[in-house]
Amino acid sequence: MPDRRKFLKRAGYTTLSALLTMGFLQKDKQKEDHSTNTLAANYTSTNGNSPLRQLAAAKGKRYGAAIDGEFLQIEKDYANLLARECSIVTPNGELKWNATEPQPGKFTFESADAIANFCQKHNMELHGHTLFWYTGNPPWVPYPPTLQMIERHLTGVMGHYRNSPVLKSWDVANEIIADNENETDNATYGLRKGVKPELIRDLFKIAASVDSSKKFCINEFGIEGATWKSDRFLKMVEYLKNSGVKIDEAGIQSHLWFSTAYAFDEKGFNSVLKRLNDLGVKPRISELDIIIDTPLPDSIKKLDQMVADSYKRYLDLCFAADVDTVITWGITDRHTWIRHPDWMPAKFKNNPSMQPFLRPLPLDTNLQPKLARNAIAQAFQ
Ligand code: 9MR
Repeated sequence: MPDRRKFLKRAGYTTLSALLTMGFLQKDKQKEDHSTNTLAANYTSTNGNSPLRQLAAAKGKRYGAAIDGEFLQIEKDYANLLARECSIVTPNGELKWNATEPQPGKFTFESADAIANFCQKHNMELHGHTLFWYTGNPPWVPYPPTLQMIERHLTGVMGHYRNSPVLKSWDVANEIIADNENETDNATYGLRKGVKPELIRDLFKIAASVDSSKKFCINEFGIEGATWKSDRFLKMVEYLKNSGVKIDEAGIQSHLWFSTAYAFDEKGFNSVLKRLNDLGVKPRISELDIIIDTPLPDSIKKLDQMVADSYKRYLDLCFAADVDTVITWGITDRHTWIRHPDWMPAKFKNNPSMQPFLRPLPLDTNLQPKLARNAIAQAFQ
């Protein structure tokens, strides 16, 4: 597999065509240029000192980030930053199946509980990510797992957090939709091979039977536009609603690529948000980060402006559609998965001089705020 495809596969983007269907890579020279450098707004003057969580709360919204328990233990400045900025966090890996039930029926919550305790101390909410995924599983768990395995897993994990004062929501199903029609045996719902809609319905039923006091989410990537994938995703959400299962929110991951070379499918994305709202399944932005694709600008300063403009533009759109929860996938460029050698996009990995241009998050590698942070602040306001 070429390197770029390998990255996409690991990242959950099973093929390059997944990205092509995202609407972000659709090159359409006829369209108006919605590229990142057209706004050129000034984000330097606003709210350097107000925590994002406070700015969000003033509008009845929440800002949060993915949190990594390992760094939380060893980097005090990182821990302080999260406590200051976030009212909600999602564990990067601590609540995945391989972390919570490494052996059949043997549950471990040490690392997830450390995060839950941190949340309690700092008055943050904890989002439970994730109960069902095609990866992040111990080797003995097949995909999809049997109903028996699912029942034991949910009973163990959701049961542990039933009375948690901080854990208020679960990603019940994560990334169940295939990237294109060649990767599904279900044309209607586009589910990953081997997954039946009834299994997902039963998954949600089991979740409700263990603990229906939490919000239940379905979480997906590559649905930020009108595409084959977003269409199947919406059909699946509709199926779940019609089946009468409890499903409260849809996590739109938003691992985004913006570029001056292709357009963002604003209209298509708006229709996804509208459809979810119409179905009574509230959209939330669950894993936001932004890569600027080639052609790259000639300075980091310009790059940061483009990232900030992209954040502002994307969040303006989301807030206009009543999104009230925005979670970035990490908070600083120091820890972003995008800079990790296992996940870095091949285009950047193969070209070290481009790597400094991977600055997808609101704060930089020295934990200093970037324009993107102010753009997020402005969008909340
Ligand atoms: O950022 C996460 C990375 O550190 C993990 O190794 C990887 C596999 O567990 O998962 C990454 O997070 C993914 C998230 O759980 C689901 N959506 C895509 C995220 C980025 O790959």
